[in-house]
Amino acid sequence: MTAPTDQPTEAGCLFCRIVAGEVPAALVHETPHTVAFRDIDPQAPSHVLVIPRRHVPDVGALADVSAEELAELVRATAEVARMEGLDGGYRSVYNTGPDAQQSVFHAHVHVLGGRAMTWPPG
Ligand code: DGP
Repeated sequence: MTAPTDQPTEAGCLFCRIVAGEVPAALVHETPHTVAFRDIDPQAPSHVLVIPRRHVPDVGALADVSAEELAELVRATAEVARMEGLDGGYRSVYNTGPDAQQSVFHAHVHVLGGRAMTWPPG
């Protein structure tokens, strides 16, 4: 898997390295601007991360640079949920910043499903 040459990357970014194929991941879905792969530490029977190929630190930054790519990310999220058979529903989570326990500063959507969720989240 190779990122289009016009996609900004950041040296040392784990998710940029997954997009570039330098770090292995269990790929689930790809579009011109997004890649989806299974989370290494799943928190539900189905737990997929959907990320933009472009390096931005969070989804707010993605919206600032490209609403089109943000929309593609959301569409890819819905497509992943469909492919995973999450007909009963799923949760999309954008952890943003340290208080939300964001640990990888390359924008990503957690798509979680396959079990009943609780609210409020912890
Ligand atoms: P967050 O805490 O929202 O920044 O989520 C980052 C997620 O990334 C976390 O659920 C674990 C996952 N993760 C971290 N390193 C790797 C990796 O090398 N491969 C995969 N597939 N997932 C990873």
